Amino acid sequence: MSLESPAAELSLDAAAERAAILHKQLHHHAWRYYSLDDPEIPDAEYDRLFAELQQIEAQHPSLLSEDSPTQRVGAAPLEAFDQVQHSIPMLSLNNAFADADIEAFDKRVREGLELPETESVAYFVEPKLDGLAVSLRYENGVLVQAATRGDGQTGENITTNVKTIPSVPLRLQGSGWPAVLEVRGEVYMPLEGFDAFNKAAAAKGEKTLVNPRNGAAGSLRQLDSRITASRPLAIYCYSVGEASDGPIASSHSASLERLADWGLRICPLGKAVTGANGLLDYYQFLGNERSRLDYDIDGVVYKVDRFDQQRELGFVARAPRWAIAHKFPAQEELTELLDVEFQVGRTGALTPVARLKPVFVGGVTVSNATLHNMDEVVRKDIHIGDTVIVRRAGDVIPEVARSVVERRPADAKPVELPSHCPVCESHVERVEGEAVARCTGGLVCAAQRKEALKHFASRKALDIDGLGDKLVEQMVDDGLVKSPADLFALELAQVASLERMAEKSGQNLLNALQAAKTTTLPRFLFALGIREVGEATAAALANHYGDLGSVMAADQESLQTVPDVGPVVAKHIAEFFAEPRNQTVVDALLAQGINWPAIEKRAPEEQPLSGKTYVITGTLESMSRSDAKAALQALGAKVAGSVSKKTDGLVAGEAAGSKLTKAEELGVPVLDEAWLMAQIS
Ligand code: 5U1
Repeated sequence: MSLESPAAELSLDAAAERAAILHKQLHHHAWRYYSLDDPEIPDAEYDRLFAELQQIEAQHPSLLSEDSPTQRVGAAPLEAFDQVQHSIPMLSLNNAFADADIEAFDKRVREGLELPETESVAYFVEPKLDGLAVSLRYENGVLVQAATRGDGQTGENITTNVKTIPSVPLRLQGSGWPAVLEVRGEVYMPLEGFDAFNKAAAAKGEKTLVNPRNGAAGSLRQLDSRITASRPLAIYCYSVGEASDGPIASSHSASLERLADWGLRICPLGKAVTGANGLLDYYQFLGNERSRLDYDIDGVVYKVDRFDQQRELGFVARAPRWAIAHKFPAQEELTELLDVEFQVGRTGALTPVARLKPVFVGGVTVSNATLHNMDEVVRKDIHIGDTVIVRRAGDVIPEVARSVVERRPADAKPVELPSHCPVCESHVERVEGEAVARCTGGLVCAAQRKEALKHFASRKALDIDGLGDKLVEQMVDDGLVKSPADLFALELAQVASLERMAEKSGQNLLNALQAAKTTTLPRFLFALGIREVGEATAAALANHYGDLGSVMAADQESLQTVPDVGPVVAKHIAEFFAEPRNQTVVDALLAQGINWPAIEKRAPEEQPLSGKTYVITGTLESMSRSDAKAALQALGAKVAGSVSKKTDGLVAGEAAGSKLTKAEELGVPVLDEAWLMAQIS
């Protein structure tokens, strides 16, 4: 296709000629993009062609036709939808749930066709999309009408809405289509579009869509098609209704190929199979694929492929004898919310968990489902006693999608965040603006014990040589250690009995524990695992208050006068020490002989390195750069990220790079690790 540039003002004839070219180009590129997922031109080029056609149509309104690609943007709102009589009824399908139903279906088909035992039936199988069935009527290749299924005989005229769906061709391409062609298919909302739409709606505080099927159905029922145009919708076509010249092919599979040639979008997962085994194998295959698809499906449709055989089998009531829907287990079900309990995670986060009246959903019986956090509980307006929709898609953890507020009983109770941890009874803290609530009993809470102990023993905390994560986990699992102070009461026989430990390694560990008892106040404060108190904050606290008692006694206001401590961190620190269980742990540690050299408390300007600025670079042997930074800050120095003329010294470890070169150029003193250690000591 040639890409011509727009003309400013054209005569009617020239405009008509150009508009025809643009129609063709835009239809072609929309088909490449939306139906084939294989665009030939960049989006910007498509937009330019589109704008050019809009301009021509604005200048010459007589050129505006029903099938113009510009007509996808929606039109002025309707008062109501007109009714449409389907010339050939839109059928429904009988449903099957068990493999035995499918074997019986195949048997009925073979009997109906009087096939010998040895002959298998040729079927065509395809996903059953969870969207809204529509019929598209093309006259002389132009889309003239789109309708909902309604009751199968009469539907609603939703032409203006359907025209906004990019993968619905407004004009058929190629050749050979009958003068009247009515195509049936499913309009759906791709999951990616659904998620994006809901994210944007939630961010604007607007109503979110309940699920993709409701999203598709609701979008098509808008009287204002401009709203439909803003919704991410797509179509897959799956059959032919009226065709003015008779059947367009001799089989279902061949008819889908013809529809595809005419630019209609066909699901690429359709497949020809034979016999009941072929049907069931495909069901298995699609069941496994289901969670990876970009659209919701609720089953598989099996169809006898040959049209002559379809005709022979005919219909019962409103459903064909030659087709059946094999449903997947529902991914959403209704049940009753019996209670909400709170689980404590290893970091202390409290997660509300719904206790449900057991319900079969997504192929399993679900009696618990996550409610994520309190913000979600409030957003979904969930009360205990409510009827709720439980969703389990694929292997995803079951969740409560929402409450059915209309069915709320009078005695339903709001969900309340507990004030105390259900595991250790320490009080629960919820920082304003944060979704997660947490237990403050980090050191004593059984749920958090392992993580708290790993942190306590880690290199930057008490640095207990040989006490790795695996050993901590074993000690907790065996009930040897509940709180950090228990570590220091361990006996050789207990330690030596642990996996991969023996007398010698056990003794080494006890020696390491003994050595770790002498530490520093910053390390001790850091080891306590107070939320958001890293090494630098621990050092600043030690330096500011000088002793542990003063840190523990400080109120939030005072804590905020410590360098780098804001209101949130001050709250964490004050709440940690206000918790009697944490005080008990600190006392027990001191009783075990944990000690540190006294800090000589000085006014900021009296600190040995106050007023000095240092930069640290390269790898230090005895400590990390962040430890070194905290140590220098504790001595009153500032630690900057880059070297300048104002830098008082560059502490350079191994493999120092450009900062060292810059310091040498500027004549900034280069200091080694020995200097640093001397300052600290
Ligand atoms: N994929 C697909 N869905 N679906 C729904 N094919 C299909 N065919 C249907 C329906 C109602 O009916 C035909 C058997 C006419």
